[in-house]
Amino acid sequence: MPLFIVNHQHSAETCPAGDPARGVMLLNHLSLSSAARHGVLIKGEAVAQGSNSLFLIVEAADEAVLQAFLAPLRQIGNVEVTAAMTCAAMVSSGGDGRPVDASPEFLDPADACQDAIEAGILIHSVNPLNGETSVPGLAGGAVMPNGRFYLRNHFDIPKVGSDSYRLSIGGLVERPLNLSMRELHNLHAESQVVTLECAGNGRSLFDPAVPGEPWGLGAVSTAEWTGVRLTEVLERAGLRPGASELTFRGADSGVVGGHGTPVRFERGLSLDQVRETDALLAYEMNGEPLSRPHGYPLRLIVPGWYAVASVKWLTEIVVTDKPCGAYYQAEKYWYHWVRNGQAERAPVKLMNVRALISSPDEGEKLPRGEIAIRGVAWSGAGSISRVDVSLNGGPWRAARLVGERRRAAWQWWELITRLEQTGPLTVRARATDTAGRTQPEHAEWNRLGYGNNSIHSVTAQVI
Ligand SMILES: Nc1nc2c(c(=O)[nH]1)N[C@H]1C(S)=C(S)[C@@H](COP(=O)(O)O)O[C@H]1N2
Ligand SMILES: [Mo]
Repeated sequence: MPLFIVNHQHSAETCPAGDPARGVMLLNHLSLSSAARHGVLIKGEAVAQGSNSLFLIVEAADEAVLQAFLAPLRQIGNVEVTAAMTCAAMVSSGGDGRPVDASPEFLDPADACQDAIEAGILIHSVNPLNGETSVPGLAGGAVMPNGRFYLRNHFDIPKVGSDSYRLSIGGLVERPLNLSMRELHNLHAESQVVTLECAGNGRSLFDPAVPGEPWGLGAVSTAEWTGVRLTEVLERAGLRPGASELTFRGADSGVVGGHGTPVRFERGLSLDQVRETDALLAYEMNGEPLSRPHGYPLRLIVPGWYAVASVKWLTEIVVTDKPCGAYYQAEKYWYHWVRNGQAERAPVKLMNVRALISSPDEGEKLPRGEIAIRGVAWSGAGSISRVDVSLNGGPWRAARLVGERRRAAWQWWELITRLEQTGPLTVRARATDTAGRTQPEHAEWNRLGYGNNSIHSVTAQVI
């Protein structure tokens, strides 16, 4: 809805506040519920001290609706209405204040960004919408509220219709399929709690700096995903001889460096990888239909893999005998190292083992006495077997693992300890997984900044 700023001024003599009955009448008229009855949503209100001047920030279908609501104010003074926009809309317009074309095919970037800001997401870019969650906000429940789940998009967020939607499965199959959402819902439903982490999480901590989204540590979140096992759908389609690879195609596309024509967001997996990971075609996130930014109406979830594999707005699966050669498979999401003077590379696959400290927060003031140090830990290669914590460079102490152990979801951990001395307290946490992997002091630098699982360190103050 359009946004407006209202400025109402009156003289000291006509000020209704001095007259209890009129003052109260106006208060009631300007209340949220009364405004809503007039079709006006009040987002904020304040009276400037000492100037008989009232400001309102409101939403209304159009200015006429708003003017009708403001009639009582016009009787006692002056009313000025200015068309306005949110800061998110201003930033998404590139600063010229002209709203971005609200195309019916894409989510309005300013609205999507505003929702993310209101949920507490730290925005990295508006269009495409990228934002991370706060590390202290990771802890709380087994999963996270959907609104606080980090957002990573390469292109505009497509508005895929649910009635017209079909998932097509073609290529080397016996029976090409075109499944509606209703048909997918009629198949056996499975739920899995799965942690998604962007391969670039922690990128901004690499030194020297690398290009790409400057993620802090909050490009990771956990949800319970519900949908249909990918293998079940593949069995229905029936694989033809030679079938060994799959390409997953998202509905989104855009222009990328070095390519003249727009590319689709596409990723591949081998059939073995699909079976090993128990990949899911998910339509629900924490019991709610997927939101548009997270892939409505259907996304792939590949447990254990960096989240680039979990293609959103999935519309097509193509079965082939050759690995997927798409841009985001072949040109991006590779580790590029220089080892002993030799260039080496490897594709980004499983998430590295990693622990994050959610409490205390960086710079937090802690009273002396007993405290709980808490956080989460996860790995793509297995479940977490231990988390060790070191205080002020002291010996590693085993933290307690809390809650269920799940294969591809993060594990909570905590260490209860006593703080006797005041001053800085540096907490470090290091996870080890059941595959025997643990975290390096400093993750190996790579050109595109993927897989940074350096040991997390937080410094608080004991007072
Ligand atoms: N279709 C499509 N799928 C996608 C992406 C995308 O840009 N388009 N981004 C990928 C990347 S890099 C990540 S980290 C995750 C982010 O998922 P989220 O936004 O639900 O957190 O989606 C993956 N799937
Ligand atoms: Mo990502």
